[in-house]
Amino acid sequence: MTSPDRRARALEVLREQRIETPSWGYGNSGTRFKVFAQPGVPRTPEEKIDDAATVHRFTGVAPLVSLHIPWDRVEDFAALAEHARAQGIELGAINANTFQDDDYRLGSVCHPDPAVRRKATDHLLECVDIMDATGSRDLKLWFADGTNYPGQDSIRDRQDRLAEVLAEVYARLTGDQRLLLEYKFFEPAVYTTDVPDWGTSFAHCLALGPQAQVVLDTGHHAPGTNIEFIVATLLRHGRLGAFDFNSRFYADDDLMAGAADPFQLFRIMHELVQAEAVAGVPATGSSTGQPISFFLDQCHNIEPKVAAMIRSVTNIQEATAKALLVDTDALTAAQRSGDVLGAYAVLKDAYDTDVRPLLGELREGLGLHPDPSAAYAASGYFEQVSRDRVGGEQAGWGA
Ligand code: LRH
Ligand code: MN
Ligand code: MN
Repeated sequence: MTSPDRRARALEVLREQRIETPSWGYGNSGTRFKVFAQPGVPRTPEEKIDDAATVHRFTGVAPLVSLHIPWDRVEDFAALAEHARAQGIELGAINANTFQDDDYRLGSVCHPDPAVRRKATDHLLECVDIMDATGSRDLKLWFADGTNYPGQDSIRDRQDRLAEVLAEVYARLTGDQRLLLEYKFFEPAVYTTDVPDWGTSFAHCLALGPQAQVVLDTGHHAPGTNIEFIVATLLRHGRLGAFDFNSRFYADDDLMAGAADPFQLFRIMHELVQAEAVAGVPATGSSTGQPISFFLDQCHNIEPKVAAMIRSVTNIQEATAKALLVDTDALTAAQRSGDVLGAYAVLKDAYDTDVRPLLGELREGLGLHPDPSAAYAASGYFEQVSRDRVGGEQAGWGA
């Protein structure tokens, strides 16, 4: 492919790429030491949707918002979906929450008491009911289950309990609905975690069937883990269902995607681009495109939230654009001839390209301002919601 062809193909893929923002990223959040309240923070699921719609209005590529239940519980989910549509976006993944109830002290779906497992399972099934009402495709599951002390519970029994619950929930899915199983190697349990890594998630998904897919949260690995290797492996097996994008310096920091290590994000995107898995739009003649959800999963503890979300979206676009500009022919030739430095140079050239003009062109083609962050800052939206959203209780984790 010539360089102008690569550029044209990049624009085509970037136009189709979809990034889904998380409702909880618009609410107040913090550490266990302090939550800092911010002005203009939404008080209701509807107001979170309004913020998500604002991110889409300025970026043009974020037309979906994920919900977390019960944080976003409403009486009428079909009406909430209608509210989203009226703002120009759709409701996306439904995230279950089995980690904020006293009953879950020893776990939820892996708990030794069948009554607690029943309660957790019923919540997961209720989440599928909500998906039916909202038209959401994805049920996203992350379990805080685990143990703190050796001997506390049987590691194998807990895996069996997990498998049994997942099978019941999987059987409840209809149409193209998917069960997405997220892993995390630590927190809150400190001895064993029941879904600690991609291998455990993958094994459960394989046992369930093709609609069960792995979620890779970029903050959920030990420092130094080669995440792009996991991406490549899951892609090979057709089991990479989604990303929770964020970035980290230490642990699950939930910082803006692409902020801490933009080169890692580029390397991840490179694997996706090579597998034609970025936007579900395979190149002509290819059938390898696959529908991977690009979720953001972030908390903006000290920075303004809508602006941070816009920056995260554009960071992901920049990493994607650079990966799309990799000269694949030159890379393959260098790889096959054992030209180590030549191959590295091809990647480095793409990574070092200033893709902001390309993305500006993309946005202008969509009728948008070329610089979403600047346009949002000048729009007065933050000042407006800060004036409007007074009284009531601001949203946050647990609300
Ligand atoms: C767990 C997690 C998971 C939760 C979200 C709030 O650390 O990444 O995706 O649903 O945070
Ligand atoms: Mn996550
Ligand atoms: Mn996390």
